[in-house]
Amino acid sequence: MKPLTPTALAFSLLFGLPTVCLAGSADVVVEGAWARASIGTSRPGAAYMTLRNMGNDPVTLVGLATPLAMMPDIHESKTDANGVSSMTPAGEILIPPGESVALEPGGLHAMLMRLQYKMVEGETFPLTLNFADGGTVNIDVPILGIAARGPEG
Ligand SMILES: [Cu+2]
Repeated sequence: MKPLTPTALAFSLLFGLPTVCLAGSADVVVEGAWARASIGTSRPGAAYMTLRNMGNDPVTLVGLATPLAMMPDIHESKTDANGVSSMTPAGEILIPPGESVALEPGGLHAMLMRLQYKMVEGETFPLTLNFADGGTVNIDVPILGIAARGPEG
């Protein structure tokens, strides 16, 4: 890499180096994906997993797609000082190089709104993770029991 002139350095600090940010989704590994069975289709489902960035570049999860739900989105649950929990769209999720982000009950989760069919224990459904570099990661999410708390439970 050739040395940057002070002007070029200031420019790159100001606007970032796009070549550094536009890669990396191929290095994302998804571990421990699971979801709970649903009673029907009237209430949204949720899926959980750990996303690990094994690469040298930051990656940003920007969205989800699945034939199971017409409106999948990344949500974050929070509990306030009064013990009232609520959830909001989490927006984009940045995963720094070498780090992981957990989607788990009570925190970040893949919200599966407008279910197109019932989530049946023992089955799986396909989920596509879309990243800011245009890359995708496709996984099959195992559906556990209706009271499951995780892949081991
Ligand atoms: Cu949610």
